[in-house]
Amino acid sequence: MVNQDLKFISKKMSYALRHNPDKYGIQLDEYGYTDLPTFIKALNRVHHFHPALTKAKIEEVMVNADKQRFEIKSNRICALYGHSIPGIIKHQPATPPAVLYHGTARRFIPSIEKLGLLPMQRQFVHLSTDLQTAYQVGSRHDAKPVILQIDAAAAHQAGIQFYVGNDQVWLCDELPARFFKILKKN
Ligand code: HQG
Repeated sequence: MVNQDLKFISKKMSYALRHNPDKYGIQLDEYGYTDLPTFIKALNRVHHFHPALTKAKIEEVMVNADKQRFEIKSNRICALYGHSIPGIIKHQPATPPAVLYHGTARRFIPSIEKLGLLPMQRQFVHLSTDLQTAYQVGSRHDAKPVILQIDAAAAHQAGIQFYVGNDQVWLCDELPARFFKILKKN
């Protein structure tokens, strides 16, 4: 179980880097990165962390997390996926594994079957590399999630762009229903 203190900091980091950089007075570049010292100052200014948040604490958050949500490069930090801010954060297009999964709620299935998988509030559709991760993602929406199996090879072949989030998370543009099937309906 992740320490509650680390989890709280992680949630604020996600909020700032994925959803509301304006609230923190920070600017993301086209790949979603922002200057790390400025980011730390902004988080301290908004949340009054005691003791004050430091780079070491942020590294502790990242090392102890259940998922790789952030990346630090050249003293800049970004969220690797999950963005909802207007515009599109650039990700390098990549060839996905042949099969990916998506865990979702039973109540979303009629709409998903009709309209396909849509990014909804986020910039991209989020897919999982393995069943267990998909189940965890779906469990956030429904105690008995539905797992979709995605024919990522066929979708990619048909011209749909895919991007790497982290080792377990792939992103893609909207995905028509012909590229997935329901694997597990509880
Ligand atoms: C559903 C977490 C109706 C979709 C996770 C999903 C992930 C539709 C929900 C990451 C639909 C959106 C993202 C349609 C899609 N009609 N519902 N046509 N198309 N949906 O939270 O994928 O812990 O925005 O199935 O682990 O659940 O925050 O996306 O259920 O990696 O790091 O609309 O967020 O990561 O929900 O999760 P979300 P998600 P963190």
